[in-house]
Amino acid sequence: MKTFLTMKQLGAGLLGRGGRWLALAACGLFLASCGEEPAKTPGGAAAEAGGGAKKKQIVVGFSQIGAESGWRTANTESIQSEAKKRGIKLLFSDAQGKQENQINALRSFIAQGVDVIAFSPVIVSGWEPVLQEIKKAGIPVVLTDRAVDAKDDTLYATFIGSDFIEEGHRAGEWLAKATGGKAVIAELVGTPGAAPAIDRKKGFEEVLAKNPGMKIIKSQSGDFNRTKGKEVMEAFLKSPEAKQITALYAHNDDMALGAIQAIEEAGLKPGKDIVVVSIDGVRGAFQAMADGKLNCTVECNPLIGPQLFDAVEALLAKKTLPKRTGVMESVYEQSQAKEALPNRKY
Ligand code: GYE
Repeated sequence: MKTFLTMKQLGAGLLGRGGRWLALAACGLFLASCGEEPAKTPGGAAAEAGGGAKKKQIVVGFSQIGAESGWRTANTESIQSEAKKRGIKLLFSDAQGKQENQINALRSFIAQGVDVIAFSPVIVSGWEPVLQEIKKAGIPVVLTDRAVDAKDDTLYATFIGSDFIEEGHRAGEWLAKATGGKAVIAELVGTPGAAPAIDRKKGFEEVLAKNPGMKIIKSQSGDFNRTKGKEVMEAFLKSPEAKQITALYAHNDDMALGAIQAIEEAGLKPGKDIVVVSIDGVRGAFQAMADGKLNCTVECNPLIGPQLFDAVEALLAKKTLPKRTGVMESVYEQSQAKEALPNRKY
């Protein structure tokens, strides 16, 4: 069974959602093309000094969540390498999974007078005060990967990232098709309060609502990392309901890969005794599919460095950006894994 979405299917899906995603995709193309234009004269702090002097280097402060997953490592690499390629000075700060560290980093970027601040917010809430401070300092903000729940959308210029609800739909729809709509599911949830954890659950549950033969009987956070994914799956498999579990839905591949180990250690066959579907599409997931241990991964593209710096350059050229820019993604299953593996970029 092939579930790779063709451009036509994707287009139909995009239009099906009121054209919103089509618009996002178009914006993405617009942004992508910015990078190919001849060098612009940035405004604000990065403005060219008078008398034709050399252009001031653009300085961007970026607060990353941490290094919890293969996805995150690829995302960091994409951002760092793209900054280097464009000669942009990147002040990179790793928050080690803590919002408090991110807020401190954002304040230090204000103090250093960077041209643009970008960050991937670990959770959705609690950002208004620091975003107000950044706004007061007149520094544009680009959100990457994860959204915030701030009501005032003038607190950031644009958000570049995936549609996590749609990813949850895709995982649920794949599972419904693969199991004929019958599944007793254990769910490994991402970091509590994080946009992808909230939305991937929501999207998946919307599909379950239409499939009465599918239900979640276990649901717990594995914090988007492999170690916790394994630990939580071990606990699921020791619970009184363990024998009922026929499927695992993990909000990311790393937790699924940890859980696959736990399933094997419990003497069961992942991919057969328990059908496993997860999200991200990291290389390890493709390997696990090629080995028959993972059944499906819903792609979530971390390589957003070029889009981020297109946005930075556009903002410094005083352009107005769309509030949201999406990323093109697909769904892959075992039959496609061997062929796709050598071409995976993360
Ligand atoms: O799926 C997960 C990472 O925010 C989309 O964060 C990202 C998620 C990704 O830890 O692997």
